Amino acid sequence: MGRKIMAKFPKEFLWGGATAANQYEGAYLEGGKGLSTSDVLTNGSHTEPRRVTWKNPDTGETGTTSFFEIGQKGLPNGAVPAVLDGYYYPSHEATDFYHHYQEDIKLMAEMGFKTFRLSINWARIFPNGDDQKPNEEGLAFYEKVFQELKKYGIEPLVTLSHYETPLALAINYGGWVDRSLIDFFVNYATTVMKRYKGLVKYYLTFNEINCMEFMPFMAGGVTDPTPQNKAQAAHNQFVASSLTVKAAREIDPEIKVGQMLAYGPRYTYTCDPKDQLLVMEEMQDTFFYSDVQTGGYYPNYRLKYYEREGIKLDDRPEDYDLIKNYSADFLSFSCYGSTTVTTHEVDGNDGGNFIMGVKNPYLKTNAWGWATDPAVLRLALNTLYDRYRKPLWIVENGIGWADQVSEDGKIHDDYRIEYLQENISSMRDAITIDGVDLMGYTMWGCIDLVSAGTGEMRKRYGFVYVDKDDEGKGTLARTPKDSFYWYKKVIASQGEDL
Ligand code: BGP
Repeated sequence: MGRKIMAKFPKEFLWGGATAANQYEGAYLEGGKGLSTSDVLTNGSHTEPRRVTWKNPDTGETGTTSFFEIGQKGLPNGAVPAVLDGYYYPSHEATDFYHHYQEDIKLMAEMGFKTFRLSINWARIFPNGDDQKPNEEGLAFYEKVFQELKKYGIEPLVTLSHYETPLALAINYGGWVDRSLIDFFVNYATTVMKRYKGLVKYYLTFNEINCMEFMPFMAGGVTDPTPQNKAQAAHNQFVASSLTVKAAREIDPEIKVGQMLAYGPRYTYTCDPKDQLLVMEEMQDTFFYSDVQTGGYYPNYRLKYYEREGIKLDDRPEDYDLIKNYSADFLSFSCYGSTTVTTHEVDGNDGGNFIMGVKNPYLKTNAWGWATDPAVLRLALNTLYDRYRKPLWIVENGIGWADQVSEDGKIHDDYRIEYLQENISSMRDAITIDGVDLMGYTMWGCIDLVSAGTGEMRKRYGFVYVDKDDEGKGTLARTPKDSFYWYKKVIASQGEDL
């Protein structure tokens, strides 16, 4: 299984795992929390997309719109996203970190975690997003979590917005399209950075900010996703990110605020130059977001696109000073594998899925069609480091699998160990061979949680199994998988013993 690596990672390397409130925390209405955009998403399957439930307040009509459709056409006229009777909403209980945080953090400590990525659910702090005062119960909850982490010397890495825009902001303002959200967000970010001063050093503003491109409802509560609105929503998030960096420097110069990018490298299926151009153009849709937030400038290829499409931003001259002077301190990203694309017809093409692309004959895929790529992290790290020369952090990587509990009561996830061996080796090469500055690695979904893409429970990523099924049944009991003991050994040997 994999090759033996004899090099160690740097001593200060931040090993850990990652989660998001809406997929992990549950307790969706406890402690004064308001609804977030994720709370109106029902589950799907690996063949059916998740759906947003809605109602029309004037006519009383209710219905659902697929996750992809709402990103392209929005909701039917007059409809607003809403929680309806008769639907199952995976985020409402998730795997209940809210009531299991002590047990879960203990398990993380047992693995030797140096860091733990979690998100603060914005609607737990400001239930409607635009409230005057924060909800003390919400603030107190995360404080308890950070204190618990501190007990074990685990450094939190906090995402401020992980597909958790307060639903009221989507309904009343159309989401991030409205510039008022800049102030609401900066007020929220400032509130938490002040409150957790000395407890939290690392923040990320928007999870996978480039998902604004194809999932604007998830990424920014955008219910009317015209190209104009998506461009404006992204711009508003860039300004809010820069203002967060500025506020962090004033509150505590120790705080570092990073960008979070979904990085899915494209490969050409053929050597046709047209395919190469396709890759370049598709990657521009990703790089635009890091050029602005980490690079500090609007790239020309994007400005030209806006010009062609007649997109005009509602901007202020000072927006661009902020973007330039307060770019992200580091660039973090998610990367699960690569996507192969082509302009040609290919037999057996899975067809049109933005994550899967066409099947790469050199790579294995999981049950959801996601390719495992043993070289992807070295390639990603080099590309991003060359482009920005800023510290990097892999904050999501891992493999979704329908794990089974064996007769011996254990979970033998050797496929996950193999995936991680390959990916961690690739990351090691980027550090030791290429000299990339990498701060840390947090494997996605370290304790089993709900899938963001499908809402399924059976698409598991964790080192720890959680007893819960797709109907929401189960005891929520936690059981370490084989990979738990393997990762513990990896951390203890500073990545030498893979
Ligand atoms: C990223 C998200 C995560 C996460 C992960 C895995 O896009 O930031 O929230 O869930 O992908 O995706 P999925 O849950 O669809 O397997």
